[in-house]
Amino acid sequence: MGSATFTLVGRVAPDLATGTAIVNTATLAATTSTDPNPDNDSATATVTARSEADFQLTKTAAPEPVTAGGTLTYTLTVVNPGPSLLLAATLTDPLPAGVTLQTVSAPPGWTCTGAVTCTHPAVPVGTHPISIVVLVDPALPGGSVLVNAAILTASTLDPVPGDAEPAVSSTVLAPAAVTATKSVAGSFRPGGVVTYTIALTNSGPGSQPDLAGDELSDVLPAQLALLTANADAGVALADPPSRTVTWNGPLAAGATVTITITARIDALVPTGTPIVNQATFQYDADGDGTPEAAGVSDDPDLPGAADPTTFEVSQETVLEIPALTPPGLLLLALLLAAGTIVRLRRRPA
Ligand SMILES: [Ca+2]
Ligand SMILES: [Ca+2]
Ligand SMILES: [Ca+2]
Repeated sequence: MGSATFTLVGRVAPDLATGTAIVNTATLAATTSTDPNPDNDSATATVTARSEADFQLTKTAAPEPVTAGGTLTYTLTVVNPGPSLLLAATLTDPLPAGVTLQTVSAPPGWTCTGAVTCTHPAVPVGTHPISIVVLVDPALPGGSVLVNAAILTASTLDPVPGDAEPAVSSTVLAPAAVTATKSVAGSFRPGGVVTYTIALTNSGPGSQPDLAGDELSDVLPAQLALLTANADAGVALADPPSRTVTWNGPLAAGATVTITITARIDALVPTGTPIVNQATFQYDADGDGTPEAAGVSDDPDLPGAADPTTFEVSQETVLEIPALTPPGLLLLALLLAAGTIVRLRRRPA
């Protein structure tokens, strides 16, 4: 009596699902003797397959920071180190509020739908990048944070679950470029009332939220008594004792707010006195939601970029001529013509 042991090593096919029975039967045959019991000449061993891979998901977002109105690319990489294929893999990436899906690019074999779910019946061993491009809402205020978390599931056993990357965060910048012009019109006589018109413009690209504190401040010179302050957006406040006008509010990209200030010239100011005035403003040039940039108003009638707005007190009354609409111009022309006709008729023959 003797025995011999044979060891056979086989590799299990990587695409076997967990629970699949692997049945192996060995049979011994010989010609040298008579076998009294041929029923025990073969043996069967059955093992159950387990699909297993320490799969992972990595995630990046670029660029960081991202500009409001710009595009953001999420790269989700499915990593399958094997040994099994990743069966019934599902990658779910619910996009955060404030972005709109543009495109999804995935390697062959993946099917992606919605915003965004990608599936693959059997992910091969290797790395599989999936790229999701989104448009960031141009109205998002600077300093907003977009948080995106994705989940990868599979029927394949993950011996080290929970090693997916944490959610990826993107900081949104909304840089503003703010300028202000300031014009003056009205009566420049001692005791006259003048109107300052300030146009505060954000030429973008970002929309500026209502920043901490006042966005604009204008202290009138001592020769003027502050009467009123108004604005067509935001809040303009007049504080006559300090002759100070403030304006507070958001400035959307491309928006202009017009602030109107009326003031009375001191009746005792000598003619020839120049009245010089300039508003100051703060804005968010780096788009992080806090102000760090400042500027001064410019008189658009002077060639410089930061000219104070100046007029000279005089006895002449300077009246602003209102712009006429085409019907107004027609009416004026008719009145002038009628006046000419009347004068012609009155001319003695
Ligand atoms: Ca503010
Ligand atoms: Ca800032
Ligand atoms: Ca100027």
